[in-house]
Formats: sequence, structure tokens, C-alpha cells
Amino acid sequence: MTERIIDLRSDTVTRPTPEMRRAMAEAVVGDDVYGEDPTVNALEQEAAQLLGKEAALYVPSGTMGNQIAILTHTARGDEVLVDDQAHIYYYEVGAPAVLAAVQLRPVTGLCSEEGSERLREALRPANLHFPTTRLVCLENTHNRRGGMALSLPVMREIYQVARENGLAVHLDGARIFNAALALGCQAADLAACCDSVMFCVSKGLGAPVGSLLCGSREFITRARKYRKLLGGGMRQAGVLAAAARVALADRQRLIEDHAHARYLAEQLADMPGLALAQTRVDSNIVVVDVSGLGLTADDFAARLAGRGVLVSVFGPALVRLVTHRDVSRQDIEKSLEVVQEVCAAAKTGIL
Ligand code: TLP
Repeated sequence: MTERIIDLRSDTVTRPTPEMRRAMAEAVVGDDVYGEDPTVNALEQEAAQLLGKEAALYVPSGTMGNQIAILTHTARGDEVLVDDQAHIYYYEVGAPAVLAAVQLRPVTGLCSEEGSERLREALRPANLHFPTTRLVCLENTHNRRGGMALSLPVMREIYQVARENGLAVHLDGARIFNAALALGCQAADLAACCDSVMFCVSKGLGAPVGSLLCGSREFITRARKYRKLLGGGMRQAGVLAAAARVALADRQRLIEDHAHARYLAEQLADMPGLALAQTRVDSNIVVVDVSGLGLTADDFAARLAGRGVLVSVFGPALVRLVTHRDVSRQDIEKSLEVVQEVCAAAKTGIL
């Protein structure tokens, strides 16, 4: 029997459930580029309603959703303020420079309790030499900040400062339902603090493909054209949207992932040589510093992989573990055993 691999690299790795596959097989479809796919249309309506926005657009990925938002909000040469650890800044291949021809300015601590202060400090007076600052991008939950949920009052403060200064706000809400759960609020409450929001159905919600960009009707009409420009018009996309609808309806299940992550973090924090690289575990992401073991993150991840547990490398000494739909409590226990073995071997210098 082959050993089961426990994949904690990301919540993107989930496979569609039998219910999703059934819905996909039975989906009523049409050509979505003509706006004629009833399943996509239903998904877009549900998404807009859930987020309290006028309209939504189904796109192939979170990255495309964020990039379409940037294209729609900005003009060539504008400046976009982002958190210095933002996914948009870190992991989207420099796309804003290539596609929208805008300048990203990383602002340290934008997505923190002091976010509105950091934003105020980052704003510059009008000057011939400066680019036009047009957009602020937030992220909630925050991937590189260990799945941190940025509180509603802070989101409101940031939005207010942005509006006072004529800036639009886009929220990378890839994991907005994790954020809402962690904060005990509705996703729509968070979405009310921004002009546009992107969320992913392909992460902890477990759908195989896709994200939704939500905003005003006028914004989404313009965004739809950029989706076509980027090659994101997907024809009979209802087969995918059908799974997304099932995933969205079952969003309460994220509570399980949060409980698993908290437990995982508590246990890891107690292991000699490991240290949590975050002060709180708000959602489904745990980042651990392995330098106390005298190993690099690459080494540590390779040793776990050799024993059937996959984690992702997040920095020279940092690894990330993400809980999701395809990871059970039993898998967490098994992973902890494996980590313990690797730590013990590292301490004694035995491979
Ligand atoms: N994040 C992925 C990797 O790109 C790092 C992951 O495994 O976490 N916003 C946020 C906050 C994200 O975490 C991600 C994916 C995206 C956007 C992009 O979504 P996709 O992968 O659908 O393009």
C-alpha cells in the first residue's frame, strides 16, 4: 500500500468533493462570453449578494482577479499602495508593472493595526515629480502575515483615510470567508470597507478553479472587458462554476480548518528548535521558524517530504503549513509525529 501524502503546502491543493463533481456533471451551461451561462450567472449573483456589492465577475484565478481590479481602477503610470508583504507585491510575477503599467509602492505595516497611520504617512502632496497615487490594495486574511485577520475597525479606518484622499481601495480577499469567521463578522462587513474585492473559491472552500471579483455594476462592466483582454473569457465555464456554488454554500466548514491550525500551532510551538513566526493563529495558516534546529527551511521541508508530509518554504528559515478541506485531525496528528521525528533527528545530527 502506498503511504498517504499529507499535503499542507496550501489550501489550493484540495480536490473537488463527490457533491462538487456531481454538480459539475449536471451543470446547465451556455457560452459565458455571451453572458449565457446560467450557472456562471447564478454564481456571480450569489457572490455579489454575499459580499454586498452590485455585481461580480467569475475569473480563472485570484491573480487574474487582482490584476483585473488594478487595470480597472488605474491608468498607466499611476501608483498603487500595497502592504510590503502583500500577495500582489510578492507573488503575482510583477504583473501590475507589465499589465497595468503602474508602480507598486510597498508600505510597511499597511495591513496592521496601525494601517491607517501608515497610509497617512505614505500619502504625498501633489507635485509635478510624483506619480498619481490612485489605489490602495489590502489583503485579508493576510497570507504572508500568517493568515492574520485584519480587524473591521482597522479596515474602516483605512477606507476612510483612502476616501478622504480620493483613493480607491481594492481588497485581496482570497480568504475573506476565513477572515469573517476569525473576526466574527460577515464577509459583506469587510467588503463594505473597499470599492472592489476579490475572493477565491479554489482555496479553503475547496472548489477546483476560480475566483470572483465584486464591485459596482459599472466597475464590473469595465472589468469584464479586461477579463476578455487577458484571455479569461471561458465559454462553458458553468461546469466549474457549479463546483464553486457548492463550495460557497458550504463555507461554514472553514471553522474546522481554523481549529486544526490552532492545534497544529500549539503543538509545534512546544517542540524544541521550532518557533512560531506569528503572534496569533487567526485562521488556517501557520508559519514556523526552523532555524533553532540548525536546518534551512529547504532542508526541513525536504526531510518532511521524505516522510510523506508536504509543507511550503516561506523564507530561508520559514516554512508554512496550511490546513484545508482534505486534511483531517488524524492527518494533523500524523504530521506532528513526523515533525517530531525530524526535529529529534536534527538535534542528534542523525538524518
Ligand atoms: N496564494 C498561493 C500562492 O500564490 C502563494 C498560496 O498557496 O497561498 N491572493 C492571496 C492572498 C493568495 O494567497 C493567493 C494564492 C492569490 C491571491 C492568488 O490566487 P491564485 O493562486 O488563484 O492566482
